[in-house]
Amino acid sequence: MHSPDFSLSSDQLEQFERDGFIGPFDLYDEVEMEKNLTALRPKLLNAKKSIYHGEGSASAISNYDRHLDIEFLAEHITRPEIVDRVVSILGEDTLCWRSEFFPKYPGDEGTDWHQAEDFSSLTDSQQPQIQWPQGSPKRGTVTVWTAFTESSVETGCLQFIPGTHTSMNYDEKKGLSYNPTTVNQLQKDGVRRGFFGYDYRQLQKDDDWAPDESKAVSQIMRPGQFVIFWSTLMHASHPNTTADKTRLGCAARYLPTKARVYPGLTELNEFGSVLNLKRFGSVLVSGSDQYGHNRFVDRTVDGFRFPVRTLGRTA
Ligand SMILES: O=C(O)CCC(=O)C(=O)O
Ligand SMILES: [Fe+2]
Repeated sequence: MHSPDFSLSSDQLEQFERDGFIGPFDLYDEVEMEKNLTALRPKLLNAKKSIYHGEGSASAISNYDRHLDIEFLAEHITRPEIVDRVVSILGEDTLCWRSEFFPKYPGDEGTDWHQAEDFSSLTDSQQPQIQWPQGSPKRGTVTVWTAFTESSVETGCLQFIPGTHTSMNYDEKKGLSYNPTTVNQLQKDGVRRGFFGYDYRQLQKDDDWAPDESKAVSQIMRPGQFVIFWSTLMHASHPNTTADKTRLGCAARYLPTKARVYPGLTELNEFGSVLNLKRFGSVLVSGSDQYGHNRFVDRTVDGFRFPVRTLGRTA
């Protein structure tokens, strides 16, 4: 049987490489998304099955990698609508190394402008979390951000500055200091923005530089749609100015199998907690692994097997 092919067209690929993002695309319809989320919430709250449970302090990042224990999220990160498009960018042999939730509750500040190339700014010793082969022209990770609830300017949708993904304004090696008392307390150019207890301005290469917000675009999405962007793109989000609408985004991050995930790292120390990586594995979502750089898992803790897309996109 032939399953539909969701690959990007060459025009779309060109647009993605020019702008650093593309979307939105449809994944779930609104009713389906709401039902999925209702079923998902109690599972997310029950962190006992998380691969990090009991391995670190309860924390803001206990919502990492729940695709390794919750079947709906395991299916989500392997959906052909997502994987085919990501494969168009990264190539046939592609893995998913991270999923995480970004809730923005009524009244919450916006996410500060940032770019991430190797995610080393958050780790204690400034070791990279991801590494492309030496000499590779590509950098960062492909992020697929799905709106699990309405994502509007009022609820705090993402913002992008198109075309900024090819040059880093931040030096991740400078490192960030974690200070949770700053959450919802920072103001930048009159807008309430922070980075979940970090101040991303600490990483600026040039203290006198500021993002050119006049070029920013708002990524409005209905529940069940997703957008794809390079983590090296300048991205942020608006504050949630509503009284009663939570904005929930689910980000999944992808790399080719030739890249290394968590090279030399046995634990993750960020957002005020330490996670032991001994049960962590990447998920092969398409093709095969010919490098042996990375540890893979092929099923969730409940035994659900991750489907792998293959060349020709046949089921
Ligand atoms: O959802 C947000 O506000 C920020 C998301 C983000 O920074 C990311 O997915 O890399
Ligand atoms: Fe980000």
